[in-house]
Amino acid sequence: MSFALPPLPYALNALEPHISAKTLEIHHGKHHNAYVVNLNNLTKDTPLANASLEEVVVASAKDPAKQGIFNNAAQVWNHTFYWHCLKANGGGKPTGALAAAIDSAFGSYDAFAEQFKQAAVTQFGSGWAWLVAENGALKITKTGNADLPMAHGQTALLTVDVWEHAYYIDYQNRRPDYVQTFLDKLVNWEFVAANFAEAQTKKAG
Ligand code: MN3
Repeated sequence: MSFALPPLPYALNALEPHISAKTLEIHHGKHHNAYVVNLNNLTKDTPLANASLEEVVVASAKDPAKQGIFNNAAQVWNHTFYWHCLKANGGGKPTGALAAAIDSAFGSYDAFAEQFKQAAVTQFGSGWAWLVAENGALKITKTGNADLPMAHGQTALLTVDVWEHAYYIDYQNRRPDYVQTFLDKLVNWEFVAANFAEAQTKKAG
């Protein structure tokens, strides 16, 4: 058994003009793939080689001796999750139960968007901004480098990658423009709603 690079859920040019095929080619084919290759090398011939990706993330999260394994496993998970957070003709406001939950937690979609953008823009250096569910409540968080909600008892609902490799070809240093475009044109709210519904089920169960 080894960990595999999942294919992108759309064509390389599907997110143009907002995220270029060149960015996706390098981000998925080089960066995401490198995390998979590193993870396989680091877990080869260890008990973790046959664990699920989530099991590897959780097992390595609190173990300083497994920092390298955690970094690569979490980055494999984060990127696979991030690809599904994006779609062509996405973005704008969510609908249904998720929209109601966002209104309830943040006051309005606009207030949510402002806080999410603030988290993404103020993450110093490499990392991620998230919408998460924690004990049934929606929250906006940010994490550095490979860190992720799973390591903090939270369920990820939505993320944006704010490592420079995610936006530098298309936006150079303009991270706020990338995040605004992510919110306005790219968010796959159906995926987020499915994650939200699953988190509600888990909470109820
Ligand atoms: Mn990335």
